[in-house]
Amino acid sequence: MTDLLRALKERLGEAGVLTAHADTDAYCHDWRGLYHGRARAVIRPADTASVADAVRLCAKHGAQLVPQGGNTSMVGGASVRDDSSEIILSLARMNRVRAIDPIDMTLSVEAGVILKTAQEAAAAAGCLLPLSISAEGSAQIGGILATNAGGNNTVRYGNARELVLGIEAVLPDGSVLSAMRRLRKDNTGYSLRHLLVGSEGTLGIITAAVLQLAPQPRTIEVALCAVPSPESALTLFTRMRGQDPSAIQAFEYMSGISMGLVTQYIEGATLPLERAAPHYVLIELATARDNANLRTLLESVLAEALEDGCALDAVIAESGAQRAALWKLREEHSEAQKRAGGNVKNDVSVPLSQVPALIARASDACATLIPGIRIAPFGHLGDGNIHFNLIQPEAMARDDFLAREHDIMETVAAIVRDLDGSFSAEHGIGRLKTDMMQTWRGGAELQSMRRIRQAIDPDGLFNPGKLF
Ligand code: FAD
Ligand code: 2HG
Ligand code: ZN
Repeated sequence: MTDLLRALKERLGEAGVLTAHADTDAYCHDWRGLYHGRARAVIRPADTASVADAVRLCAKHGAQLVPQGGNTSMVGGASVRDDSSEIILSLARMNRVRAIDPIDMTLSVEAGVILKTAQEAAAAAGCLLPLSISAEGSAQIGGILATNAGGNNTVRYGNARELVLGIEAVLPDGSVLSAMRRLRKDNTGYSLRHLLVGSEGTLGIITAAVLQLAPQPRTIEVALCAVPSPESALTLFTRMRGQDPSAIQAFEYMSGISMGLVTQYIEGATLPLERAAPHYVLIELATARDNANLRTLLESVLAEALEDGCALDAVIAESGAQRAALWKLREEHSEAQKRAGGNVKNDVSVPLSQVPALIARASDACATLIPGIRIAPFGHLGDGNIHFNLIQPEAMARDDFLAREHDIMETVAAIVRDLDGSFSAEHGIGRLKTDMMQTWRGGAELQSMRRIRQAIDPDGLFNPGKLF
């Protein structure tokens, strides 16, 4: 055993340092199955002081660290190389809810708290943590902040960034940046918390955060609506927004092909409509107001849409169980697509008005590029964020399809660029998109980011090979 591992074991205890391949292997493969590495060790500190000491020890020995939360990154953000040189720092043991305040509407949590646990803690105090993603049963607060995750409620409450009031993080020299303030107003220099949010583990290891909560909704209405086209989906959104923008809790789009994969591959997922449609939207309206009559609002917008052809069919949930069943039809797209074969993902955003053009143009271009490709977009329509995902043709070998990943991503990217969009709306850059970062964010933008990285982590100890 090396001096470093011995010193880490002395500081973190046996349970805090895993070195056997059987113990570390599970941390070395990403959710998508794109990256398979080998770590020198996995360290699992249980508190902030231990993280700081471990970072200092690693810095002293020049060892590079990869922070890891729930390991649900879609871009290989928490993956390690396969040369057994990097050490994974897992936050999983830092899983305490430190405080919750229903008057301040704040939740203070350690970074390893799983999102679902944080949501439940907020609900138990009569509040809502307005951040919801399909990976919420595994993703951790630290990972979510490090990627500035979006998700299903961004349309109303913003990205993870908008919810962070305070942060605590260990910097590459082992110092602790302690800014766990729970203030709505605090103009005291650079907003370092916002620098850490979205930094993908390259500037600091987030150890805790203060999150802004919202009032818990008293009324929730969920509808699934079949629509003839992305244009109709957008019209439905703008009509709903025109009636009551503050009621829209989620407005999600799903292509017919992707929905077909959900009903084919996911046990218990059935479409509660008479027939399959080319496109769907899932609408959630919610309010903390009593007697808000959201049902009337939803019914009137849907009735108008059914009458003028903007909608083909619709169903409104009548119970909590039915709401969950409709949400299952949205939440399982990633899993269903994974089961259907090789996937290429394009987590892109465009101005809302351009969503129909994006879907039409990218569908045509991909169908021309690889005949038989399954075009399976879905995503957060209300934010202009479409996961323009492609599944291998049934008759094509998985590896042959994945060998075309670069061509496919470039094809979609060219259209997104033309529509003034972004090549990564919410999943970040990680390891997968570093080359796109060069082309899309070159010049002063990338140069400034490199300077910040150089100033804070001059030896490149944190998450090497990611983001840049
Ligand atoms: P990890 O995957 O472990 O890490 C992600 C990045 O953050 C890595 O760069 C890692 O080094 C870094 N990191 C992790 N913890 C820390 C820390 N404490 N301090 C500093 N850096 C850290 N994303 C969305 O935005 N919206 C969605 O709707 C969404 N849905 C998803 C659905 C599924 C089924 C899956 C598998 C993923 C989804 N994601 C989504 C992607 C993913 O970004 C989020 O799940 C989440 O942000 C990652 O959290 P994690 O704890 O798993 O982080
Ligand atoms: C979602 O919106 C996630 O469900 C995952 O961001 C998207 O699988 C994907 O491409
Ligand atoms: Zn998403």
